[in-house]
Amino acid sequence: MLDIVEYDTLIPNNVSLSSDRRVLKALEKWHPGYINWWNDLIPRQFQESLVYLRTAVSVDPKGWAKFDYVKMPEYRWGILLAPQVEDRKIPCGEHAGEPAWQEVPGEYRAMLRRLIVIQGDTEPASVEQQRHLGLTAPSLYDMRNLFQVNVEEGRHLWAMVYLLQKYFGADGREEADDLLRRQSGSEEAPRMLGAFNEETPDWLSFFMFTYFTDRDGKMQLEALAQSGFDPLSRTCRFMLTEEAHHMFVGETGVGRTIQRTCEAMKEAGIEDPYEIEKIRALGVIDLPTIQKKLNLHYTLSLDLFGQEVSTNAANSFNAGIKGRYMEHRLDDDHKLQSDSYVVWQLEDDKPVQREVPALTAINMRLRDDYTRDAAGGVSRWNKIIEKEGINFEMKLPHESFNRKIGVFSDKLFNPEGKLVSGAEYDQGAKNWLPTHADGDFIQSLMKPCYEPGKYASWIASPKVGIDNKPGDFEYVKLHMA
Ligand code: BYC
Ligand code: FE
Ligand code: FE
Repeated sequence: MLDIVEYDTLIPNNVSLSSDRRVLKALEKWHPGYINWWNDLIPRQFQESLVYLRTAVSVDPKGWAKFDYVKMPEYRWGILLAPQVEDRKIPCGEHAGEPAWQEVPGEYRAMLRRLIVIQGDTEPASVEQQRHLGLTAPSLYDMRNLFQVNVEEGRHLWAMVYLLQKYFGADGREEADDLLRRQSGSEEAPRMLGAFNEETPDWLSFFMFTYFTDRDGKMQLEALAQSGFDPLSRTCRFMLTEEAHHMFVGETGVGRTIQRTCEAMKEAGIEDPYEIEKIRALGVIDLPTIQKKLNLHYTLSLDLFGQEVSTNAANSFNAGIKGRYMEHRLDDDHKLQSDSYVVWQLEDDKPVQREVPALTAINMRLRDDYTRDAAGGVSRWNKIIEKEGINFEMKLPHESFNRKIGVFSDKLFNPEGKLVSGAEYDQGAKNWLPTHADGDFIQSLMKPCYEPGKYASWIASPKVGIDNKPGDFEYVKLHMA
């Protein structure tokens, strides 16, 4: 059964907010701070522009969104939970099979709040990281996609704030306020997880981020969608419907960048992908530099899965607060008391695979699922290169490379997973990760292209429009003051 969506209220919702005075009041009190955050963040001229955006208006999978021109500050950020599944049971851990919780289980309150706060913290962080990109958009189509991702991350913040306000009383309110107090990259109050304090300095980074880091979002939301705490599960299930588009933006964005590079090389008769200077002179990004960006964003995203062996993760799985990817489809007892799982460890400075109790390896398992998921797009990018007849292959680097979290974090490895000395690393790093010079070159290409149907030199046009719109559709009606 679908709950009715209240759409005429300040905060559109399908959780009957109008009859929940306490929570409605708390959210209305939080709302101005959120709008201020948005207004301070996104450059002024884009606040006034009309953006062709989709807005979630229902949770019916067949028609949950509507498209229209909106000014972003007037976007309807709604609180929408996927429909309640009747008789839903806790899917994993020591309470597996018991009825799912509709209220916060007292003994797991702190654990649950921490996970919701971490999830909530990443959403506004990503908008902060991407705040200046509108100014260098390679097309109105891409600008629209950026803003679509941004408003939806804003809605994801609302989703977590609702859970905090509704289920966690006074400390939930405090956490909700802190979500707007911390800032990506801030010295005094940074965002909680590493990757969310990094810069997103250019559009290739944005595409890599939405491909690799939003995909961590997908995996974590999938794991939280398995939560025995039903309101969290329902919230995350609906967020996942939006997440698919974010990864689409990333995959096609990188793909279009690769496409344009290969086309330009062919037009200029350049066969060798390592003729960096000649290729760059064509106004496109050479494939080895794209690989370096891939290395960076993939490894930053691997860090988001936490330690390979984690008691935090064991505890939240055992409590039934966070499940595994596709928990309901896995064919085991869902308790993992006597199972094992293979994780990476370091022995004599060599990465080796060792069996450990499966309960402690929950993070590693989700990361393995992530790597499989992330490999799909990489092979589709390679198809583009192959089709253009260029001899180059994009690869995911070994999991030991460039890590700040987990067993590999205090040693140096090359992208093949071989331990290297400091000198070897310094020597190799310029070929493995983007250098300042690479950054400067990419920055030099980041010239805005605001004419409908036109694209910057370094990126191919998309195959199809958003909402089936034609090629020259004006996705953003700019209001340049
Ligand atoms: N940076 O036992 P461990 C998204 C800390 S992205 C800094 O392994 P656990 C999105 C850790 O907190 C998805 N610190 O931890 C994407 C712990 O500290 P305490 C976001 C880190 O809990 C794009 C200590 O190290 N959602 O939605 O097993 C755009 C020991 O670690 C990091 C979630 O992450 C790090 N990378 O695993 C917009 C879901 N990693 O508590 C949005 C909720 C670890 O000992 N979070 N630490 O002081 C979780 O499930 C878990 O907290 C983690 C960490 C998987 C993140
Ligand atoms: Fe999100
Ligand atoms: Fe996302």
